Amino acid sequence: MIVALAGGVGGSKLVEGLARVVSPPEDLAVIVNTADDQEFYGLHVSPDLDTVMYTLAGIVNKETGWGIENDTFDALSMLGRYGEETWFCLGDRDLATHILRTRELRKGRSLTEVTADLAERLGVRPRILPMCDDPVRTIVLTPEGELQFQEYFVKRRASDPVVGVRFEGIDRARPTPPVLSALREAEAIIICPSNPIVSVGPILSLPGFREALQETQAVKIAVSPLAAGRAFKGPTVEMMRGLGYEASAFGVASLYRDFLHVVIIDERDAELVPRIEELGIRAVIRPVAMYTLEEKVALAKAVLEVASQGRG
Ligand code: FO1
Repeated sequence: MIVALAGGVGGSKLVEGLARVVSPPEDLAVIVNTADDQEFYGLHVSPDLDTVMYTLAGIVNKETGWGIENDTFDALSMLGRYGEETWFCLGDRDLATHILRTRELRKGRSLTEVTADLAERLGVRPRILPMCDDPVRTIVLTPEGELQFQEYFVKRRASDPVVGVRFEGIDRARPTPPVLSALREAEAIIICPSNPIVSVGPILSLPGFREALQETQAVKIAVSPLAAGRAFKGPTVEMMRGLGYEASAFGVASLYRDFLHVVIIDERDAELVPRIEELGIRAVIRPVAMYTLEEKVALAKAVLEVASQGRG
């Protein structure tokens, strides 16, 4: 069993590669951040779960990395005509997912059950596991006040300085039994190149999650979401700096130092190797950019090769 921890677009790229090299694909389980979830028009939207699910179903919008390819936005236009806010671009096909998810959650089914059901109906073979079934919401603290994650990220285009981040509801949340058993049974746990603060951060902040990571026998490997001090996507650098962390592959490795064995970094960060290894983490240099399917598959193969070498 190979387990990946993922947030949205960046993480899904590696997950796409892993799904093509882990055989059978059912041996891959992806634990996904749900702290970006938000209600729109009374519907439960889980952006990171959907990004992973659409990517694995082969229907993701390849230009944006989220949403469904060739989607239309007629429902959103009509909502706008009714005077509703329309800054979060929910496509017509995407809305079908949120309608079904919301209907099933209202029947009392868990997010884990509903996600498994939707993914199965789309023909997805790897397991997609929400990090928890409890409501957890990322709140970004800015000089303008507190913002819900999607307000900070989409509505205000991540333009506010970030002075703090908190995960509302985290104290009462718990990793689900399937998440805990995936961690226990894993040969390798891969921390995808997702934002370590707001994508991987909520997963690691779940009570008991870091302990479960420390206890499992699996080799734990992170892929750096930063290369040469820059993120491939999103406000990772600004967030890390705003919170007082070094915005580099070293800074990312430091955030995972209590459980990580290996970090895969870009060759442009080779000079960071000695500092990373002082943390007791092995640094392996591989191409971490994933613009093409070939690059995603190559990185996934490199990760599994490192995993097969053990804790090193
Ligand atoms: N990201 C945007 O930048 N703008 C959007 O309007 C937007 C809509 C959206 C709708 C459904 C969905 O599943 C994702 C969507 N995203 C959008 C992406 C989302 O905000 C981010 O991928 C994550 O929350 C960050 O990981």
